[in-house]
Amino acid sequence: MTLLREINFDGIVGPSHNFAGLSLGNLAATAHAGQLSQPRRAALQGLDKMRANLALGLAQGILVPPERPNRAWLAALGTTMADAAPSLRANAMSASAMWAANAATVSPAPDTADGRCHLTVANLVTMAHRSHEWPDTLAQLRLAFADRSRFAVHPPVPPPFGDEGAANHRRLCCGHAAPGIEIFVYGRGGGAFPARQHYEASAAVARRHGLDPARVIFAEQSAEAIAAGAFHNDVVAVANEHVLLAHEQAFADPAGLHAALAAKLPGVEIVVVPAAEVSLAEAISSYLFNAQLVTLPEGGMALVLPTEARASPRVWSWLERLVARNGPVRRLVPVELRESMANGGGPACLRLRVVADPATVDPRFLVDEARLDRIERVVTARWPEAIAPDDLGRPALWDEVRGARLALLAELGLECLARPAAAFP
Ligand code: SUG
Repeated sequence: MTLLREINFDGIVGPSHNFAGLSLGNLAATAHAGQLSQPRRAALQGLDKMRANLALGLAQGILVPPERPNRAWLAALGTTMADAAPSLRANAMSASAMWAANAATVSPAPDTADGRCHLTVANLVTMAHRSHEWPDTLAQLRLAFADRSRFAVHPPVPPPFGDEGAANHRRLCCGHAAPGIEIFVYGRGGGAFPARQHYEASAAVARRHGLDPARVIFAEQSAEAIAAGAFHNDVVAVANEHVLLAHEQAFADPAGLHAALAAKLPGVEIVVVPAAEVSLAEAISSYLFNAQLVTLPEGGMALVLPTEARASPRVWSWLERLVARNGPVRRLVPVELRESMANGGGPACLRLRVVADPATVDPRFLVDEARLDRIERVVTARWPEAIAPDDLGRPALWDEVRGARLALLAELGLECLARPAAAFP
């Protein structure tokens, strides 16, 4: 018998975490460009978030950072860290793989034609610093989900169609182990900021995963949400089981989406946050929707959200009223993620949800408190305390970052991931 449950795989914040302002349209990242980052603190905040999820009784997994600087990528571009222009160097040093919601799109086994859980690694082609993540992500996911009788891990959709993974994918169902309705959210280009998820990529993922077209919805994210800084749909909407929580202005055609959802999943509960109560700007700066909406073992759901949501009086008061309603959301769990948040990554960005039987996953990718303690010791001993923009050009930092990651892999028994995956020959 298999016991399907949701496992959240969090990206461990890599030792090169820095503020280079590389993501146009991600207002937090561009606002913090050039500031001093604190990689050690960032990684510890991420570990504490995982501990908060464990304390709720949830299953927790990890993904490890890829090697930085990515010299193989620079070599494919005909250059080296020593010779590359500072902007290219920053792209090669980015720790952006920490945002695991962009690692892949996941269709759990109950949704697919062959009864396996399908994962398509995101190509992330819209942003240079993210476009070279996929080979290492693919290698890692193939290791974590190696059981081919239960999982199918696909390489990315080919360019030019931009795919940013689970950040633009909502799954609604009566229970995680029941068949779901999968919503693929895409953006339309032409605005001041790029639409990072393309319809063609979403459609390709749905086809590859063998989803029943009658149980799939393609929904456009509103242009105003993208223009306001919602570069991914998980900045303006979140779903769990039968609940969709979304900002009034998240989707281009909310009425059409709600009708389609209600027809396909009669028990669906759609909670809309009105713009009059929380504006798009407030939603984006507080990252209220970039929460993990999780099912508690004792019943009901909790919202694991950034402390920035608590700091915003209007947002917090709306959330308190949501809980007081005695609906599905019973608890608010604020977590401190200031370093990741400063690059536009909240609790939901940092994790990839996979519905699977934990016994079928490579145990090196699952954590309990004791394993988190071991990771924490490596982070405390080896992660740089601070990185200033000029440090990205210092060979001593490149060595420190590389060595820190290797120490983590050794601690986790994942030395097989030490060599960068060969995709840029
Ligand atoms: O792709 N930030 C990430 C944040 C990703 C958030 N993920 C989700 N919403 N699921 C991005 O924009 C900033 C890195 C820099 O500028 O150095 C960055 O890549």
